[in-house]
Amino acid sequence: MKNILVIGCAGQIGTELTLELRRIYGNDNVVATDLKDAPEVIKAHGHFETLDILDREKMRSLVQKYNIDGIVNLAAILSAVGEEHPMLAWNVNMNGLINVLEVAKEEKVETVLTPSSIAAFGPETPAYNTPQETILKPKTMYGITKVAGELLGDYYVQKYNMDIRGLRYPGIISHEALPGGGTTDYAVAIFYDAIKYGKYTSFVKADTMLPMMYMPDCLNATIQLFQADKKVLKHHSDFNLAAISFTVEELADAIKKHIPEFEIDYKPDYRQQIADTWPKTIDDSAAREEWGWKHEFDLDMMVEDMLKHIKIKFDKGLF
Ligand code: NAD
Ligand code: AKB
Repeated sequence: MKNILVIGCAGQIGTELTLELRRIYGNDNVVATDLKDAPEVIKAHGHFETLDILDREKMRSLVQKYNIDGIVNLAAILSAVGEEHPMLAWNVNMNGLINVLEVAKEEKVETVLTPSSIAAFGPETPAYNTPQETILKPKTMYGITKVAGELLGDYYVQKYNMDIRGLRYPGIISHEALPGGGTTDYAVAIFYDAIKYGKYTSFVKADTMLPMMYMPDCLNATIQLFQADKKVLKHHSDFNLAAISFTVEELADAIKKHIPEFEIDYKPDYRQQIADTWPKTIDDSAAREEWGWKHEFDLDMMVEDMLKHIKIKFDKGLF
């Protein structure tokens, strides 16, 4: 891979993945783009271009200008915002992805990575140890776009012999950029409120369990799949991916080990219904077998590291 285009670089994952890709491939070889402005750290050390994923001709011109041979597509409308604006979610997630795939086909881009999500699953899916091959009947517009996106990716692999890759991320927990409007956002917000107020009101119930992953594991998984030898991949756009699963109560208890006075209460809203349709634990053996995936962070390690970094942000007056 020589030159990579990141679309949606200013979001929760893009902010950190762009920097990690630049560390590996060089600052000048990773072109960061987003509809909105990007953090200074991204703009200061490499190319940044404003790009609406719905603007296919501008995307094509950037691919040509920077001689792009890899695209990482992170632009999306997530589950909670997607339920408030279903047509926006359809437009950005589907028509945006079609633009990426068509530009990649016509400009002969070598590899495209475009993530899916546990939102691809639904209430009919087995909730525990969710298999790689299973029922995909999501109830959110976001989930519908993720299933269709997986199918489209695999279609371009079969029909055009392209190299399209994707993983079904669990909820991602991180301290650098805030999450962009998903159902799993409580697992980040809880840390900020624990440090700032010593209490948190959760928008899902205490016993809600979802699959989650700490950002360093997410970065490793993404880059490992991006770099995997195409010949070893039996799956393409839909790898199950897992690290840790816990209930909100278990997360609160892990935080209390560091902040004993921390309190939590529960006021479930519409996001509870979304969470109730998603699995609790995931079987990611295909990812482990095909490209050697292995997570590092368990619940306690993640909580300790999150609290450390968010405390630093708080002490600097950053929130
Ligand atoms: P995010 O919402 O934090 O960031 C998305 C970025 O896309 C934002 O910077 C936004 O400005 C940009 N964007 C929105 N509309 C755009 C448009 N029209 N053109 C260009 N850019 C646009 O999302 P994220 O959490 O970083 O997610 C990245 C990818 O990972 C998405 O495909 C998402 O579905 C997937 N994913 C994320 C999680 C998670 O927990 N963060 C979990 C599962 C899957
Ligand atoms: C969301 O909650 O929408 C995302 C996801 C799991 O896809 N974090």
